[in-house]
Order: sequence, then C-alpha cells, then structure tokens
Amino acid sequence: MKFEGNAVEQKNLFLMRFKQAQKSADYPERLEVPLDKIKWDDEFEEYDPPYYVDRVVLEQFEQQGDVGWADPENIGDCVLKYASVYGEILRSKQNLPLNPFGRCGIAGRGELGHWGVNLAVDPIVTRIDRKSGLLQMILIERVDCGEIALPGGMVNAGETSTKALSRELREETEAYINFENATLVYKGYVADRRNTDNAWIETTACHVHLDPNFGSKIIVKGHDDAKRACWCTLTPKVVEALYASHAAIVRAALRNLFDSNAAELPAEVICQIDEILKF
Ligand code: RP5
Repeated sequence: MKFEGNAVEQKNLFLMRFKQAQKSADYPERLEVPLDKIKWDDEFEEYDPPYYVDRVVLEQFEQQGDVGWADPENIGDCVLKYASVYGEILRSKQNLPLNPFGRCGIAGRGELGHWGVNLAVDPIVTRIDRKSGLLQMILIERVDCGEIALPGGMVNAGETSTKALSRELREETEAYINFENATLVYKGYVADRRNTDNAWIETTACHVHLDPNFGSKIIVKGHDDAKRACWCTLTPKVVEALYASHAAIVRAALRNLFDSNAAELPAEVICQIDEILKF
C-alpha cells in the first residue's frame, strides 16, 4: 500500500492519528491506539477494541435482506460488496475485513451497512459569483452532526458513481448537474467518524465548474440529509472546517481548477485559491 504523494490520503492519516476520538454519537468510546501500533502488522497483542453494530444496520438486513443497504451480521454469509482502491482486503483471524488505514479502536460495522468498503460519492460544484467575483461551492449542513460538508452520499446497489453523483446532489440540494464529463478529483478512503476496523468509507469525488451564467441559475435548497444547502464563498477557514476528509478533497479540486484554467480565472479567484491552498 502506498499513501505518500497523495495529499488527501496524507491528511486521512493525520485525521486518523490525531482525531481518533472522533466517533458517531452512539458509538462506544474508541480504544486508544498508540501511534506506533496503528498498522495491522505493528505488534499489538492486547488489542481488544469494543465491538459495535448499530441497531438500524441489523434491522435493515432483517427487514430488507439482500435488497437493502446492509450486509448480514454473520460474515460467513456475506461476500464483500465492493473492492478497495487499495487492493486486496486483509482479513482478521475471525475473517473480518481489515481497514486498510489500520486500527481505529472499534470493531464491527458501527453505523455502516457493508463489511469492508462502503462506497460513497462526493459531488463538487463551483461557480464564480457574478456579484462578488469570488469562487463559490455548493455545500450543505449535515443533519446528523451539523458539520458543513460536500453534498455526498452512499452509492446505491447497481448504481454507477456518475449517476450517484447527480442523484445525491439533487436529493440534498434540489440542484441537477450532469456529472458525465466531470473531473475526477479523488478516489479513496475518507477519514469518516463512522469508520471502524472492519467497515470504512471510500469515495469518488468529481468536480464540475459552471460558467457564471449557468451557475447563477442553479438554486440550491437543503433537503433529505441536508439541513441547509448554499452556494458558499470559499475561504481558508470554511474549507479547513469541512467534514471528514472534505477539506483535503476540496483543496485537490481547487489545485486542479487552477492548473487547468489559470489563464481564464480572474485575478481575485487566483488569490482566493492561493490563500486556501497555502492555509
Ligand atoms: C463521507 O460521508 C463521504 O465523503 C460522503 O460525503 C458521506 C457519505 O455518507 P452519508 O452522507 O450518506 O451519510 O464520508
């Protein structure tokens, strides 16, 4: 496995190490994992984290079976739904899939439906605001934790990432954007508070930069998992405070936008991007 060289993944490692205590409200406390014992091949014989699977996950499988979003609790009855971008998924002695970023201090699936990879998408939509001349992005306030985030969500069974990007954006903001020609910004692990040793989120983040005219016609409104949605003017502080790994993902999108469009971007936007990237 190679994590170096990818800014989002370096940030993921940072978040895992220094924000290990982050967890969903209903989770038990995470067992503290010393920095030198995070990787699975680091010796840690006494490692015995609490096991947690949310009631909603168990009920989902009981009620919906294979057509729902949750796997059976018995790993023996389950084929892993998704491959990981990090290659072969290691297994524990109990045959449970092991998080490629190492020990999280909690076992089981927590609030995640699938053993192993839980596949998400993150739509990134930007425009230059006609009034202020500054770069704006569609962001939401998450209902579950109140944090500001990209309007992302889980991929449905059998759905392509491209379809899921448009669907999630529409469900959470009521805006429709076609992602067929979007720029792929990032594909990989998200340092999400719901991750466990045996279930984690991997996302596909794609970016569409709208021209100012079209962009001004896209009205957004919070819906579903989003308490609020807005066109938010990007500042270093707004970006830094984003949910999970979204700050690093947004920075990667902005670097890309700058590298491919520098000649067409107004000077104020170039300054804005520069401030955010060096924060
Ligand atoms: C994050 O959680 C992903 O990056 C994505 O934004 C989101 C998916 O989970 P839900 O919004 O469906 O809860 O890790």
